[in-house]
Amino acid sequence: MEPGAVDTDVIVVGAGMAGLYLLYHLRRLGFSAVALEQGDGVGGTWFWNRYPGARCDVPSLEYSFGFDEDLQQEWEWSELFPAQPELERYLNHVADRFDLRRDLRLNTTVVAAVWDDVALVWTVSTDDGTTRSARFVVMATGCLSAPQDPAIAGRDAFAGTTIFTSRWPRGGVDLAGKRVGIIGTGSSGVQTIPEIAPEVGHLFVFQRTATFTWPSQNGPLDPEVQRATKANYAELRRTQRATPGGVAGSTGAIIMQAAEDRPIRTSTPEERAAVLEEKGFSASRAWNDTTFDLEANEMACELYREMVRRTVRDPAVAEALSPRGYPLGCKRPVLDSHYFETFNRDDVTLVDLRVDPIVEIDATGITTVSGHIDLDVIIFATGFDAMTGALTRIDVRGREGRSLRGEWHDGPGSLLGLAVAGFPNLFTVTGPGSPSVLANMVTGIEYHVEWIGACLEHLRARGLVAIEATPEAQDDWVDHVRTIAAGTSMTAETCSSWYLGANIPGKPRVFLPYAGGLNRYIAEADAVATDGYAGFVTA
Ligand code: N01
Repeated sequence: MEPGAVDTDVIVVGAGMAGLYLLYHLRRLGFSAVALEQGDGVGGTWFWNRYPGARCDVPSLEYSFGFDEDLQQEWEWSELFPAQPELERYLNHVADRFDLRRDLRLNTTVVAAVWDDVALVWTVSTDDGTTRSARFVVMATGCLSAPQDPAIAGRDAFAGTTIFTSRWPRGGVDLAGKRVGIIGTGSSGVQTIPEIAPEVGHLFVFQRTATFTWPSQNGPLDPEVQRATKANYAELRRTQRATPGGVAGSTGAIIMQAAEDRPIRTSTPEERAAVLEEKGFSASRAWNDTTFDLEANEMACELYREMVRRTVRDPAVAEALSPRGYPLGCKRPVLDSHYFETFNRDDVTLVDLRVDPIVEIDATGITTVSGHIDLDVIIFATGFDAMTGALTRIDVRGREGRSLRGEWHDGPGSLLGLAVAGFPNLFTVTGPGSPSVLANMVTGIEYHVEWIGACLEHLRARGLVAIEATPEAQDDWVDHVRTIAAGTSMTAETCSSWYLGANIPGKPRVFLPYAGGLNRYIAEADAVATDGYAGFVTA
C-alpha cells in the first residue's frame, strides 16, 4: 500500500539551536520542514532563560555553530563565556541569515503527535487546535526546557511577584529596594544571586543543598585569541568531535584549571596545601582518583570546603554553604561570578533549609520552621524535569497507540538517544542515552542533526519511507549507557541529581545521559549508520 500524503516531509518541534540547524540542514538536503515553537522568539534555552546573570559555561568560540564557515568567521564574540543576550542575538542572526523564519511557526505549542501505522504518517496537534501531517517528526525540544514547579504548600497564595528564572519576563523585573527571596542554588540560582544582590533591598537565599561551584574567570575575549581561533576553525571543530566533552580547549578559557594528573589519596598534607594555595577552588578538581574512589573524593571535597571557609567571613554561613553528604562530580559543575563573596554582604541572608525547612508560602512571604520572612518577590530557580520532561509532556503515540509517557514510566528506552522502539520515524535530538548535557551541547546537536539528515537521505535513496529502532538494539544501548555510568560519583548512592531524575518527585532513578564521551559516542553512532542502520528496521 502507498503511504499517505503529508503536509511536509518533517515536522521539527522547537526552534532552539537544534530546531534552527534542522531547518537549515534539512532544507539543504531537499526535504521540506516546518518548526513549531512554543515561544514567541527563537533560541530555546537562550530565549527562555533570560534571568540576570544568565551565561553559558562553555567558551563562546566553541559554543557556536560550525556548519557554515562564513557564519563562524563573521560573528564576533565579546566575552570568553557568552551571556544570554549575546546568545539570543546570535541565534536570531542565524535565523535571519539563513532565511529560516519562513519555515518557523512561533507561539505554537505541540500538544500531541500520533503515528498512523497504516498510512505511515505522523499527525501533530498544536494548542491552537491545528493539526499538521509529516512523514517524520524530530523532537528538538531541549534537555532542560520543562521547568519544575515545586510542590511547596501555599505556592499560589503569594500576593507579591512570582518569577521563574527559566521564564524571566522579557522586559526584566524591577527589583530595586525590594525584599526578594530566591529558592534554589543550582546553576541558575548561583548565577542570579550575585547579579541581583546589589540591586535588591534585601536578598534571602533559600538553600536546600549547598553547591559545588567554581569561579568562571569570565572576561572580555582577547581579539588575538578570537583571530587565531578563526584562522584555525576547521581544525577546532574536528577536535571538538574527537574529545569526550566536545570542547577543544584552545579558545582562551581555562576551564576550571583541572590538571587531573595525580591521586589525592596518596598525597601529603603539605602537597594538598600547596595545590590549594596555587589553584584555590580548582584545587578540588586537580586529582585523578575522585571519580571512582569516594574516599579520595571526600578528601577533595575537604579542600573545597576550606576555600569556602577562606571566602565567606561568617563561619556559620561558610559551614552552611559547604557541600556535604554527596560527592564532588555527582552534579553538574556550576560556574559562578563572586557567588560566595555575595554572602559577605549585610543585605544577603542565607536560609539553610536543611536545618530550617520551608513550612509554607503565604500571601506575604515564606514561613520556615524558625519564623516568617516578609517578601515582595519570590524567585524560583528550582530546575527542570531534565532530558525526558519536554518529551513526556507531549502526548506522543507510536505504533498500536502506545504512549511515550507510558513506555518511559520506568526510565527512557532509546537507541543512541536518537530513536525509540515502537515510535517509527520519530527522532530525538540530544535525547536520553546520548552525551547531550555531558558535552558541549552545540557539538552534540550538530552531530545529531547531521546523523538524522544522513538517515533520511539513506531512506530516500532506497525508496524507503519508515525506520524504527528494534527493541533488542535499544535494550543493548540502554544497558551500555547504564554500565558506563556505574561506579562513578555521578551514580553514587549518596548522589541525587537531575542526571538521575532525582529532583522530580516520582521520577525513576535512572542515569539519563551517556557518560562515555562524545568522541566514543560518535564512533558508535557512525558505526550504526555505516552498517546500514544496524539495530533499526526499515520499510
Ligand atoms: O536547576 P538545578 P538549575 N525546595 O536542578 C532547588 C543548566 N544550566 O536551573 O539540590 C527547595 O541544578 C534544588 O535543591 P536540591 C546546567 O546544566 C546551565 O539551577 O534539589 N529547593 C537546587 O538547589 C544545570 O545543571 C547554566 O536540594 C528546591 C535548585 O533548586 C541545569 O541547567 C546556567 C526545591 C535547582 O537546581 C539546571 O540548573 C543555568 C524545593 N522544593 C542552568 N526544588 C550555565 O550554562 C528544587 N530546589 C552556566
